[in-house]
Amino acid sequence: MLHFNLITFRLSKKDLVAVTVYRINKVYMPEFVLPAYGFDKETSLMEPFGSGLINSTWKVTTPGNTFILQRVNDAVFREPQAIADNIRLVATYLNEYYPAYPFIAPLISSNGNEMVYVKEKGFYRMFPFVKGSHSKDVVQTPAQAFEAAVQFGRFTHLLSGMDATQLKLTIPSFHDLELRYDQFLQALENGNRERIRDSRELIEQLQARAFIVDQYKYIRQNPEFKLRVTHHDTKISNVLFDENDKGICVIDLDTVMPGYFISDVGDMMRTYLSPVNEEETDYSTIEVREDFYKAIVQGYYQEMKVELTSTEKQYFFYAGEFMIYMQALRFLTDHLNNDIYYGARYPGHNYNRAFNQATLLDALINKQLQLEGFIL
Ligand code: GN1
Ligand code: MG
Repeated sequence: MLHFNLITFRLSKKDLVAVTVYRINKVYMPEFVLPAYGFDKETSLMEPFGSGLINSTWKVTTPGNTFILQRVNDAVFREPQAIADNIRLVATYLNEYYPAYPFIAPLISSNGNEMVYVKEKGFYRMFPFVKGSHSKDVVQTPAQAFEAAVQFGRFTHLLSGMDATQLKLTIPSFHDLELRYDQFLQALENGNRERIRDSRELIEQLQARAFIVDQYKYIRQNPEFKLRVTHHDTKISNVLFDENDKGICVIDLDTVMPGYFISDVGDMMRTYLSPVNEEETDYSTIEVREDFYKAIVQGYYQEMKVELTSTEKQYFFYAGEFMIYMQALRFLTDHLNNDIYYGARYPGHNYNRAFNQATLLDALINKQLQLEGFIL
């Protein structure tokens, strides 16, 4: 406190507010959670960690150990307890049938809970940091894409004996493309008029691809598509790797729910195929790399070929269209709604993300023939 008084005291009142807000954002560390786990605030070091858009994450170093602390965004996950319940169900199943699977369970607090609620500060949980493991922000090689696809495929495969509908919906209708399309149409009705006008071309481009929604409606009523234990967030940073770059296990289980395989395969395509991610604004660098596509097919099929029905296999390519299209819709919807969901670092940020995803969707569709040749 004394620290920023000294820095700000010679500034005008307006500047003082600006500097103070900046400083608070910069140094915000939920150290008040530490005692709930029996950790000493004085000897524990806390630092921001990771790059997720929804939850906040910190690395906690105590004398002799490292942990990951997360605050669950309860504006998005309305019932944080449902996450803890799901994780417990999955952990219990794996522990019984596949005890060798390195499942990373949350620490139990001194009060015996998987999650700690601090009044007015929110829901927090702590995970052990697996020694010798690392995560990646970017997929650099097809071998890494293969490893990640094996891990996400293995997760669903190992849990195929569990009734997926036992799991709670931590975000109801999360990957319901029909609903996402309706939300987009609502934003066109009620959103920011100026933004709607300026986004006309992109809006029309996405409306012209609404057949992707019709295919989803068909999938949803087709019993050949199984509801499986699905991760729903298969970006590379949700896989732990060992020192030899072999996959260990998947992490970030907040959106583990009943779902279709197209969610997991599609989000891998969305995030591994292009050399640049959704933040890139030099759209000419967006492309679909065939060797990465092949790696996703091979890795996922290593685990899931025996599980998928022949109808599901016909929709392997569709998975990419489904997820990339949904993400383009979600970013554009948020832009039209003044960035209330994802937040934005500058005006137009979510428009750019949407444009990026629409460009990626075009690149994928342009390669459909070659890519379908890789499906085993
Ligand atoms: C969000 O928070 P993060 O980055 O793990 C979002 C995903 C999107 C992703 C896009 C709960 O994930 O669905 O694909 O942003 N998660 C939620 O970057 O909405
Ligand atoms: Mg996530």
